[in-house]
Amino acid sequence: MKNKSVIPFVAATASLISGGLYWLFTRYPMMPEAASAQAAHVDLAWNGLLIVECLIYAVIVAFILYCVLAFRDYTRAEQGDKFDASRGHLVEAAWLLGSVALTLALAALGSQELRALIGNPEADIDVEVRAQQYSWEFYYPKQKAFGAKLFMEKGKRHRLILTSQDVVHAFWVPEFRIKQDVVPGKVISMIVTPTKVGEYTLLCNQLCGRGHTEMQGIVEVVEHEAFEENFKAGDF
Ligand SMILES: [Cu+2]
Repeated sequence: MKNKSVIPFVAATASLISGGLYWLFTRYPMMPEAASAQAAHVDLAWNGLLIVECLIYAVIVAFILYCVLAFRDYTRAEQGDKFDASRGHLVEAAWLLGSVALTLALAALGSQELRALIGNPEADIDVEVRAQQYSWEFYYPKQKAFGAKLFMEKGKRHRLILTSQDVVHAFWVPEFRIKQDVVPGKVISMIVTPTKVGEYTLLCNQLCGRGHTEMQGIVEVVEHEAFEENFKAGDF
C-alpha cells in the first residue's frame, strides 16, 4: 500500500543532502581565484552546471527514498498489492522531454559561452609562445623581444600564438581558466585578457616526457606603464 505520509520527510532529506553538497562545493571551491575576462565565462558554466546537478541529484535521492519508504510492506504479506503501471508512460514522457529540454538549454548556453571565448580573434598584443621539452619561451613580435617569462598587460587582449618544437604540450594557467593543446606542426592561437595584476604559474597539461611536471613557466601581469618600461632594454 502506498504511504504518502513519508513525502515531507523525503522532500526534506533530499533538499538537505543536495543543499549540503551545493554549500560544500561553493564554500570550498575547486578553482583558484579568477584572473582573466575569460574566467568569468568558464565559471558561469561551471557554477550553472553545479546548480543543475544538485537539483537533479535532489530529485533522484527523493525518488529513491520515496520508493523505499512509501512502498514498503509493513504487513509482511506473502503477496504484494497489484502494481498499477498505467501512468508509467506519463512518467517516461515527462523524463524524456525534461532531459531533452535541459540538454538543449545547456548546449545553447555552452555555445554562447564558447563564442564569447573564441569568437573574436581581435587582439591588442601578440605573443608567440614556444613549447619544448621541458620549457616555455616567449617572443613579442611587435616589440622584437624574447622573454623568459610570459609578461602581460592587465586589461589588454593578448593573442597567444602557440607552437611546439617537439611533442604535444598544453598551455594552462588555472587562474585564467583556459587550457589549450600545443601541437607540433600546427600554429594555434588563443585569446586571453588578464584582469588582475600578479604572478601566476603556467603549467604544461599534457604528459610530454620525463620532465613534464617540471615544465612550468612564470606569468606576470602588470599595469600599462610597467609593461612599456619592461621592453625598453630589449629582451627580458
Ligand atoms: Cu610539456
